[in-house]
Formats: sequence, structure tokens, C-alpha cells
Amino acid sequence: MAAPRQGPLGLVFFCWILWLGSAECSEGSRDVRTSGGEADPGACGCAIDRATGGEAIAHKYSREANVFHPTRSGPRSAKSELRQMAFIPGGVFTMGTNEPAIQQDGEWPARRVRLDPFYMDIYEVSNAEFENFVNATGYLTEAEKFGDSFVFEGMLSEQVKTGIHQAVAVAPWWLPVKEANWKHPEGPDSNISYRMDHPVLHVSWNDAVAFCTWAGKRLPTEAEWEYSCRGGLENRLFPWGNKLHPNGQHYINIWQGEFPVRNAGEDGYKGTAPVTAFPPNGYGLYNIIGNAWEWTSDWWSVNHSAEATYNPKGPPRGTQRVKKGGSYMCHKSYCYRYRCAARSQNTPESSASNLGFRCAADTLPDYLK
Ligand SMILES: *[C@@H]1O[C@H](CO)[C@@H](O)[C@H](O)[C@H]1NC(C)=O
Ligand SMILES: *[C@@H]1O[C@H](CO)[C@@H](O)[C@H](O)[C@H]1NC(C)=O
Ligand SMILES: *[C@@H]1O[C@H](CO)[C@@H](O)[C@H](O)[C@H]1NC(C)=O
Ligand SMILES: [Ca+2]
Ligand SMILES: [Ca+2]
Repeated sequence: MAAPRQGPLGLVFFCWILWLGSAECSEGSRDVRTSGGEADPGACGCAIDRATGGEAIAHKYSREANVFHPTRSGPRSAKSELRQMAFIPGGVFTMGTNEPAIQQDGEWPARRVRLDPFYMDIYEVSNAEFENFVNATGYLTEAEKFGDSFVFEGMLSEQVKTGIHQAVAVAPWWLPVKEANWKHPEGPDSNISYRMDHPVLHVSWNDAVAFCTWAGKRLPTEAEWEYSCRGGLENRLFPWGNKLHPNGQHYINIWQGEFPVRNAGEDGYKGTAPVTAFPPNGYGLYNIIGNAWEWTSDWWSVNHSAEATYNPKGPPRGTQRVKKGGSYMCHKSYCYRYRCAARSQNTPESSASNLGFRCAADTLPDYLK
């Protein structure tokens, strides 16, 4: 685990990918890979109890045709359907919150942010889409190169668990599993053949940048991601409002039951859900919170000015990237990060585990017009 994994060729490739992503090439200490960061003792947001006045549910917002423009297209296969992007109108929104649930994450202060219009993938990138990319390019993910990735213990077969003796001290339910990667999310005896429409997992930041670049897209900035998440609503916890379960319905794939011992799956999914599951938000985006964590292009920092900004792109450099939205493993008692304002980091970019992504673009790629 602790041995340096980055050969010269790998570093050149790493730099190339970073260059493609218009980022600085850095030699971050990539030998220290940690868990997906779901765990955060003391980060419980349980005390938060919001007023829910004006609450409405997502299917209502999704009918606001004036803000959601499906991409023009002829007949599509189910596969290319997943490539669709939503038009996100430019505007000003309040990023972050003055009532941070997780202090050390730098969710605050609330600040006004103005963005130009852009496009955002409607769905998390699916296994089918990622396979398409790998078939076309021969791309090898970092988890495949490194030979392992972190997997939640509860998802592993006894056979795989038997061979593992090392866990992450702060999050002992994460185990480094040999040969776990996007094709084998729970290790070598698992496969994705029955979940091609689920989000791809075990994708590093570099892998995500490579995919988006190939697709003629890019990763969203954190501001773009959060603006997209809010779906046109101001000052709400979730993409559809403040209630986690409007009308008693599940709108998100997270963890029900006591974490990490009992995964009740009351939302219908113990693991990932299809990227098309649950109602979309006001911009037509599915599973922007929950299901898979999503990478953004920004470097991580917790130091934000309250000043209004225009198209912010995060700090000029750093050592970790911002991920947003939480995952199917988030429970309020440990990972209350399935809020639009919530954020987390990974150490370093090559961490993968339960990370997925979606891409953004300034203009619609030709093949989607
Ligand atoms: C990728 O290639 C494999 C092997 O040729 C094929 O079975 C699979 O259907 C392809 N996947 C996609 C998404 O086109
Ligand atoms: C994929 O995994 C499923 C569920 O574990 C299993 O039933 C199936 O046989 C596996 N398919 C392949 C090709 O290994
Ligand atoms: C935070 O940012 C402000 C202004 O951008 C700067 O003056 C200050 O030194 C920063 N603090 C830290 C701890 O980086
Ligand atoms: Ca679930
Ligand atoms: Ca998500």
C-alpha cells in the first residue's frame, strides 16, 4: 500500500491528463491513499432542523420547461441517451451556507456567485458510458494501474475479506481490495454486467478528467456543480427543498439504518442505483446528490471570502480536489454530505473508491446537437 506506485511513464501520463484539464502538474504524494472520506466522527449534522415553508417536490420543479432544455436529437439508443446534457442558465446564486453542518469542510460563508450559462450531464457517467470510452481509447484507470482500491467491507464476499488485514484507522469499514476497479467494484469476484446503467465507481480525478476530455467536455467547477445541484432554488438543503423525504418518498440513494452495521436499503438500493433512478431536480439532473460521489475541477480549500465572485474556479493550486454530493453510503450520523452546500476532499487525487462523476461543458458537443 505505502510503496510509491508512480513510474516515470505514469507520471508523464498524469501530467498529460492534468495538462488536458488545464491544471498545474504537481507531484502530489500519491502513495498515501485514504478512504472515500465518508466517515467523520463529530461531523454529525443531526441538530439541523430547518423550516420547511414553501416546500414543494421535485416533479413539480422538473416541469419548469423554461429552465430545462433537453438536448436536440434524432432517435437515440439507450446508451447515447445517457450522454444528454441539460442547459444550465447563467445567473447569481448563493454558494455555501452560513449554517454549516460540518465545520471543518469549509461549507461557509454563504456568498453570492455569478456564473455564465453552461451545460451539465443529466446523469452520473454510467458503467456503459465508461466502457464505451475505454473501448474507444484503451484507457487504463489508476485503480487498475495501482492494482487495488478501497471498498466498503459490507459489500465484500467472505473470500475477498479473508485476504485483507489492513484497514483505515479512522474508517475501519474501508478495506483496500486487490484488483478492485471500475469493472470489479467489489473485487475480482464481482462484475458490472448486471449494472451497466449504474454510475461508474473507482474513478480517480485524473480518470474523470480523461473521460470528460474525450467526450469533448470538462469537469464542472465546484460553483457550477453546486449551482446545478440547487436546481434554481435558493437556500435549500437538497436539490428539491429542505425535507429529506418529501411526501414520505425517497428522492436519493443514501444509507438507511445504523451506519456502518445495518444497510436497510429502504430507498430500494443497498449499493448504487441506476443513474436514471429517482426524480430529477429543477434543471433535470438525476442523482446529483447521493448514489456516487462526484468530482469537481477545483482544488480543495476551506478558506472562502464572503465577497461576491464571478465564475470562481477555486484556489490556483492545492493538493486535493473537491468532491460533492455524498454517496449511497452516506448516513446523517457520519456523512451528512448529501446537501448541495456540502463538500469533501480526497487524499490525493488518485483515490477512487466510491467516486464517480459527471461532466460539464461550455457549449454542447457536436454529437449531442
Ligand atoms: C466494449 O467492447 C466489448 C468487447 O468488444 C463489447 O462486448 C462491449 O459491448 C463494448 N461496450 C460498449 C459499451 O460498447
Ligand atoms: C456477474 O455477477 C453476478 C452477480 O454476482 C453473477 O450472477 C454473474 O454470473 C456474474 N457474471 C459474470 C460474467 O461473471
Ligand atoms: C484566507 O483568504 C484571505 C483572503 O483571500 C487571506 O487574506 C488569508 O490569509 C487566508 N487565510 C488562510 C488561512 O489561508
Ligand atoms: Ca440506499
Ligand atoms: Ca451523485
